[in-house]
Amino acid sequence: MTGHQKTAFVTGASTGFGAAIARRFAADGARVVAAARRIDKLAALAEEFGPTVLPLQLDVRDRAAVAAAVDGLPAEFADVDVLVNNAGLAKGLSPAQQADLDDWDQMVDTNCKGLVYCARALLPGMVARGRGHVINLGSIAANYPYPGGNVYGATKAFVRQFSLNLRADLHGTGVRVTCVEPGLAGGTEFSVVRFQGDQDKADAVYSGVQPLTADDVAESVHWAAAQPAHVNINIIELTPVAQSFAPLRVHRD
Ligand code: NDP
Ligand code: 8X3
Repeated sequence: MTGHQKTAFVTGASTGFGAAIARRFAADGARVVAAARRIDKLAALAEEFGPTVLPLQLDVRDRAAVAAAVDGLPAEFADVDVLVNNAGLAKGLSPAQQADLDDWDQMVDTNCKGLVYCARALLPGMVARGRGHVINLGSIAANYPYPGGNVYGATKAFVRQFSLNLRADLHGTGVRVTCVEPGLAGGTEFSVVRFQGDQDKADAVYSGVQPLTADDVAESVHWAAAQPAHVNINIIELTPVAQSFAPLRVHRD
């Protein structure tokens, strides 16, 4: 990273991709606001790097809390250059006709609404400064449907389209937008959360396969941010080599 010391604001930084992304930026000399609900995990991350990492307890579903957190950033963290909208989750894998509506609410509230609250809070400063970058964590689930992906995949399709529409709104401002869409990625809490803490079920997702790692995803995010100011990476879709495509199913009577 060259020029001025960048400031990154990373949501969902307590574990998984977000923690790896926060580490990647901090290791590169950036100031990092590391946001999530679990402050103990954020504090441990901050201890690794010292005062350049600011732990911020935040539930992105709380619209007023997001606005207050951004307004209340200490001066040295206030001019955010890169927002990494990573906080998100999948809950359940049931077919739509059996799914739990509370799970659907939580996914929409976090993956869609929380993400737009953070963008809306930080964009005015970026536009005023004539520079900035919003990097949203989408998923291949936005592009390839699968059984049980119902609302999760739909939230990630929202993330993709919101990212592209942001590009249209930010035309001429110098503010960049990227959507990063990983496939199967292990070593995070994603599947444990999806399966309500059932570790065996979560482990089975990664059995016998080399998935992406959080560091692989962090590298893509960091690479997009490190491009020259005139380059906008619109979308990055990455999968493990072991994950590819299958034919459409045909139901026969
Ligand atoms: P993890 O479960 O490991 O991490 C999710 C992070 O989001 C945690 O830090 C969690 O922190 C945070 N989070 C969840 N809800 C909230 C909330 N309401 N407010 C603030 N933070 C919240 O998952 P991953 O690292 O695997 O996933 C990160 C992102 O990448 C998600 O958006 C996910 O959908 C996406 N993704 C994941 C893939 C995978 O296979 N792992 C593939 C493609 C995309 P805390 O609980 O402390 O609040
Ligand atoms: C996470 C990848 O395929 O489990 O977004 O939906 S997948």
